[in-house]
Amino acid sequence: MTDNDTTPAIDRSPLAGRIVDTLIHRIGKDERAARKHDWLAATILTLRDEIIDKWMASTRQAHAAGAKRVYYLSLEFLIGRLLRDALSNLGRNAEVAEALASLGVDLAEIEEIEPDAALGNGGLGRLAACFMESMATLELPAYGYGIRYVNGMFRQRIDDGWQVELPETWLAHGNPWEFERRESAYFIGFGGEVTGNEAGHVHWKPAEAVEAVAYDTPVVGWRGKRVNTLRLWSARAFDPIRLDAFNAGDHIGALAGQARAESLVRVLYPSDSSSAGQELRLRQEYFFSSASIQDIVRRHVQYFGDIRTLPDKAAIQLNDTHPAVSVAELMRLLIDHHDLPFEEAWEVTRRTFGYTNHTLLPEALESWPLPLFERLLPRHMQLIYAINGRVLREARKSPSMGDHSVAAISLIDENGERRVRMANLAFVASHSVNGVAALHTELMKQTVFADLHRLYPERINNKTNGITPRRWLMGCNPALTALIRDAIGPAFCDDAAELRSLDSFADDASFRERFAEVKRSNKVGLSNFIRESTGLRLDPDALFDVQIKRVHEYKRQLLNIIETVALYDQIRSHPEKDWTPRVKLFAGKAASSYHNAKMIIKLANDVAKRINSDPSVGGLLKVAFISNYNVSLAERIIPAADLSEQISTAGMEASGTGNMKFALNGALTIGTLDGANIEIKDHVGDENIVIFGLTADEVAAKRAGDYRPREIIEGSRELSQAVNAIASGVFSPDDPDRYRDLMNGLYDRDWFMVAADFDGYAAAQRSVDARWADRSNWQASAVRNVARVGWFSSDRTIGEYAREIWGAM
Ligand code: TH1
Repeated sequence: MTDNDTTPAIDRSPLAGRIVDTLIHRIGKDERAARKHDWLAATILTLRDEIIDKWMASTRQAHAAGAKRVYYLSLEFLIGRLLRDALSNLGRNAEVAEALASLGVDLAEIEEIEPDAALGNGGLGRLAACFMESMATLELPAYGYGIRYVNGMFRQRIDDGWQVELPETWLAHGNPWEFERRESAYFIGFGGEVTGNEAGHVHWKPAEAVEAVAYDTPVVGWRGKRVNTLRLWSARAFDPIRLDAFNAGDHIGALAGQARAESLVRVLYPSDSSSAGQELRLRQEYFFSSASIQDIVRRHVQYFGDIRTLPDKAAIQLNDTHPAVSVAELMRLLIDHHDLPFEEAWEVTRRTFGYTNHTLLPEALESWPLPLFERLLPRHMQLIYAINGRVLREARKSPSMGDHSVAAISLIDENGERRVRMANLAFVASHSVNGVAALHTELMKQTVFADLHRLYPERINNKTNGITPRRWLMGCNPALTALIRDAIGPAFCDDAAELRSLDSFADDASFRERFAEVKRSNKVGLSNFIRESTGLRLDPDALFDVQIKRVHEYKRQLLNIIETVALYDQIRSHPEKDWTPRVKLFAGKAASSYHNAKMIIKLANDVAKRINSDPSVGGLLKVAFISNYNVSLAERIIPAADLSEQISTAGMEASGTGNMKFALNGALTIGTLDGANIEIKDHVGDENIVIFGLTADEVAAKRAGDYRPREIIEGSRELSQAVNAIASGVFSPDDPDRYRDLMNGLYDRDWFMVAADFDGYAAAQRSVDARWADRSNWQASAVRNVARVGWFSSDRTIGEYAREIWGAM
């Protein structure tokens, strides 16, 4: 302690005392020397001590009940910050804030410096995080399994309008949430040879091996009812240093094994909705799958003795195909280590696994060159051949399966260089295969999985995505939450469907007024943040029109930007008209190797620069690209949005989940009939959403027919003016040809149908202007959005998984 500590100890609550005790004895600082990060760590560790008791109780209770456990395998968990979530789920917010205040520490300030755990790219990883929270909330005994990446999602800096990727070091100050479990370590082999003896016993002798070590993070459910485990694997060399080599003077070579092991968990592949396709990625996938499956099998045998009862006590869900090699790993353990005959092992495997598909984009369907797969995982390759033989024999028995269908079902793609198809492997090895929104599930049946669907017609089912209302309403929008509670009471906090009672308040003028005040104050908050970080001043009374998500051509940020340019033209040509003041907000990252996506980011920045400095559009139009989009930024932006842009080419966005977050926070959606937008429309009603554009069927028909984008562009005055302006360098005077190729891509091919949907989109935007003019009507629609999207809670989604796939409720 410091020599003249002035804070009188008697005024301190026991909680404040515990925080100080933690600070001193576990961080090793006294109150004087402590910095914000120390207070943050001390607060988390104190809270964690309390969580541990609940955590252990949860484990004991599942064990005593002999309960079925759910295992969610995902290469991505996009968690964000944990402190605020944990405090709120434990109902300890006020108490901890008070305790810290008595120590002169501002809780909000230390919450703000907690780094985002960004172990994911976008929607798929964020869905996994929402699911973890909902599984704990629904009191399901569940484990998430993933990789503890040292560098998660890169940090994005915008330099002169260009995206620059920097490593993010979320572990720089340590991670007070996690527990290293040295005792939970597994041998993971790669390469080598497979030998068999006469008795049919197979032996795989890997050429190299690393050790997987578990790190556990507690996941607290709503009201702290249950605490589940997120188990992330790190890698360690068995021989961290080869002393002989070191002593012989080879100081670098002596550490090569450790460096090689660490490279496995070093980085998250930063590609979203596309496949990474590198040997290291396959190694990551196998490393994490093998560790997780070994852990699951060990736990089962320890608790229940007989591995053949695994499907009764464990449900393993594959989050897309990234963990699909788990199927072959379980088969290997069952056959080679537990001596099950192939057929029995196959039965156990299929009854245990479920597979969720998240995209039909061809570039995202994982497949591995067969020689690579065989070299890295020779035993698994044998098993995949055996599985394939069994499946293809079954297919041949069905009279409706011709050669074409059999080739489509095969786990091996024989067109050109032979490849292992991970989606087919996941499909045949699972008793359930689900899509993530109704349209997407139908398209799965009609396109990529058409033949597999004919062979196994019961297997494909739909589970429309959801979001946790704890983070995406109560956490990020406390003012709206308080307003709702005042109006309808607290029942919605335990069941988001209860938000329905808010519906009638849409007709209550005084409620709408208060609702509008909350939105405005959120917009003021965001404007302040943007002013501080970029210098740009925004008018909080303008319409905040927001598109934040990964930058990808199918998501069509380009459509939005081109429309922005067209609007800019219109405002300049007709300054006398009654334009709606708008702020166009963009944020999002592009995969580092995705050229067009990076050009789109640069274009958004170039357009922003030009428009924001043009006095002729004055207060009517402002454009901002906010850098380094992540979960915490989303939590700040979404509560301040009036309009949510969900404008993907129909048939290409499997679901989307940002769309749900915006609607829950009272933004209206402008969107295509794609993914979950369709179901959002069904819930909020046609009058409370703005829909435009081609349907998925129309897109498919146009692609199959002769789509001529050049004619469409030339036939639309607004569109051709905007495209020409961009192509000719109006927004890039320093490099007039910068956008020539990007714009030529629209004239020549336009795979994402920007031209076909432009006029519809522009007209929809003008209808938004008209709605905005009738402000009370707009607010009524916004209230109805909040009231009617409770169904999109991930509690509902997880309930469906638990009952219909996992048999765990
Ligand atoms: C996304 C989908 O694009 C999105 O529509 C959906 O809402 C979300 O998953 C959750 O279901 C996907 N992200 C990825 C990332 C990778 C590969 C495929 C997909 S699909 C790396």
